Amino acid sequence: MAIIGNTEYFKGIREIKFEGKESDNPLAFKYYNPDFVVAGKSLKDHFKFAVAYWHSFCGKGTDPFGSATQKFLWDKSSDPFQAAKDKADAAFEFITKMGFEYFCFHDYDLIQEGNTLKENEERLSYITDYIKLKQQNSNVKVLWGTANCFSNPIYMNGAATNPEFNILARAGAQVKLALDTTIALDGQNYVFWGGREGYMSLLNTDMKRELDHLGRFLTISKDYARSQGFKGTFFIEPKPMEPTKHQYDFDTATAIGFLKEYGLEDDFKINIEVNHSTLAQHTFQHELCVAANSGMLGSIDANRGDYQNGWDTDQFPNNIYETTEAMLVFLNSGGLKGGGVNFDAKIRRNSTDIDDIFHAHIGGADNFARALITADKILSSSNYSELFKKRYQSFDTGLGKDYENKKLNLIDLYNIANKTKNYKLISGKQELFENIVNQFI
Ligand code: XUL
Ligand code: CO
Repeated sequence: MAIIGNTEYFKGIREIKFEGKESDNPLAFKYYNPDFVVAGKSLKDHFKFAVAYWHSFCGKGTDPFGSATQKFLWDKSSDPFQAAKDKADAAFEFITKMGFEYFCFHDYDLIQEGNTLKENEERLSYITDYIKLKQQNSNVKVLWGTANCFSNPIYMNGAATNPEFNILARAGAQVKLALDTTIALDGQNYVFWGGREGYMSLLNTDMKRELDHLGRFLTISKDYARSQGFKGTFFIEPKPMEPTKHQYDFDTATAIGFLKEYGLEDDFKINIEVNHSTLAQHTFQHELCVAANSGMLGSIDANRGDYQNGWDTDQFPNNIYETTEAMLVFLNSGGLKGGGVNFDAKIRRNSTDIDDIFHAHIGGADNFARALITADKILSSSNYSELFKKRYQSFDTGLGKDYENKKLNLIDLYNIANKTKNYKLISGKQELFENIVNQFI
């Protein structure tokens, strides 16, 4: 077995370096200086940027109306073992040239799905050995692994929530193999995204029974991984819909409630995706805040949606204002617990040059870096935090403080209200807050 492939897939592109915002080199970072320290930590360590294997090395630009537009050199061999190695070579070359250290994968990104479970197991174990060798010769690590339990037609009614037991068992086998692969590659975390865990119609769905099955499925998956020595964190990745009409992990609050109901809150945290947040009618920062409130802000899938349509467009992040608002929450809550920032984003169907994937990731990394640096400046050198705190000053002393200290009951509130003559209207200063963000960008 060759240790490292000989083919250079991204010819003519050298390692991407930080050159600063005055640089006119499109293949350089303008804001992302990996070693730059913000709030006591390097940008590299804050973000742990990861490349999504599925979009960047498996995506071909297809859409429901047309076939592949992106024909990449690593996608040539008809031998599934050679094809998997070529893809791994391209992935490692790309990640290394980007100067990133992580990738995320589904089982069937690393290999093409075969006809039988046995065939999949053989292919996975073959590519795991190959990737392990490549890891020894590089800095490339696994941020998280996962199982694709949504593409195969057998999962049309769900995987862990399928009403047919044998299909649930098949999903279990798949998750076992994906966990084995993640553990063998020293993966830091493991994700469950329930693409088809939900329902199309309540007319034919026993929701309670399906949720119990899902709770049990996550419990036995976690128990198995722990028995194999996995020390990392499990993440639930919420999404309200698509492909299922209603997904059980609708949003962060729902997922946290579910985890607590099934006793999984000590092992699981949340992986928040920007476009999933907006699909759930929330902002990204709302979802970050809900997770952080419960100490469950685990990881981020970075991308963005499109304001003119309502589905999961998975575009690369570029909205500096919105990302800055999100980074305020990120910094205030002490960052991510175990995870990183995975670019779960795809270049557009008509982006067909070999350098497009570089521009996409450079833009995404620069967007997050610039937003974090800006948020840190807002927190350290403006009166933002003071204004924020001031809104709640009535709870800092006196009766407000007594209330927070659980010293007042409902009758106390009744008596206080009877004595109060005038109510102060205190401005929320929203426009001022918005201007502060803009001023520091
Ligand atoms: C789908 C999505 C997935 C998960 C992993 O919208 O985000 O790629 O991140 O299964
Ligand atoms: Co995702």
